[in-house]
Amino acid sequence: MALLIIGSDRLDNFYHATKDVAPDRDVRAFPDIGNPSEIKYALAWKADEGALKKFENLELIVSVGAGVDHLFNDPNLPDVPIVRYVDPDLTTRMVQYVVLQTLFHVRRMTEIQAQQRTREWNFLAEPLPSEVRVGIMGIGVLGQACATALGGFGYQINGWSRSEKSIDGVNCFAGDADLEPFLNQTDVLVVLLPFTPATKGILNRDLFAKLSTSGRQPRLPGPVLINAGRGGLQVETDILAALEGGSLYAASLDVFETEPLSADSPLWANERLVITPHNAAESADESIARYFLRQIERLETGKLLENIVDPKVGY
Ligand code: NDP
Ligand code: OXD
Repeated sequence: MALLIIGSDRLDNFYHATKDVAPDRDVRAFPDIGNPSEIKYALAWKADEGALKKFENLELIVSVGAGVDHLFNDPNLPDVPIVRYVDPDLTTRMVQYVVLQTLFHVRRMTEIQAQQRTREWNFLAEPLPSEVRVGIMGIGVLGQACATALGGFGYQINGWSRSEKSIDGVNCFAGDADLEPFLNQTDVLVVLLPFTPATKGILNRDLFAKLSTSGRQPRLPGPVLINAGRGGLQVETDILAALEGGSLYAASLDVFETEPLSADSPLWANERLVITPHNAAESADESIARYFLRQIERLETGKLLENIVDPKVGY
């Protein structure tokens, strides 16, 4: 039975990485699928709609990413277990991204860079670390790793999730009822939510209005937004309006409603906005190949799969 790599723009890399680790496996890269009935396991990222349905003997889908919205977009997704990618390589990169962006804004770097362009030497006040309240929306695998790293700088850490949690060093909030109190106590909003029907468009003007707006001195000049979750979580016109109107002081976006971000998007021009090309946590080819093969081996030896997605909640 064969393994298929499908849908990614890194098909060749994953193909070679999988063959390097498991030379005896029958690995195929889309569209060179051979006999579709021989495909048993798929490593997928943004496959075309209906493409996975064609493999009648498919038993497992492994997502190249931690996010699986690219699979649930497909109304014809086969009813087989889906495993999402969870790996120290990805987690470390995301922690680095979130720490980088948080420090950048807390240290008021967009203003300092603007001063450099105009050759100005002005001292800008900064909050004490203990005065900065970081709120992490989505306190799962990535959110918790970021909480640990950011807590190390002395920031206060709040976390918001769907189910109730108790996490050392994190003031935990859960569910819709807790969203407003969570936002009211947040200076830097780090978003690591999955994109699901429940989270679509959640980063909008109403939410920004609830972010910490009082008692800020000597806190930051205003709330900061960092979204490395998914572009579908955000309403970009609202982000721009919030940056221009002052309900957001600064933002970093790694993900966008439409990717790649179009060259004529007004987002590019905002000086308080850091734009990165969905590269917060690009994972190594070999790590992904090894993870794919590990799940297959677990299935073949009757062990439980890791990081199984719940199709009812979509993540
Ligand atoms: P997890 O599933 O471990 O964590 C998701 C968190 O979001 C959980 O805490 C979950 O709550 C919470 N959540 C989900 N739905 C809701 C909701 N409706 N209301 C409140 N909380 C909710 O995922 P990861 O941490 O591994 O990854 C998170 C996301 O990061 C991915 O889905 C992906 O979109 C994105 N990502 C982006 C990357 C990039 O390069 N930009 C790289 C990797 C991931 P609960 O704990 O109760 O289940
Ligand atoms: C992911 C991503 O979900 O890279 O892993 O976006």
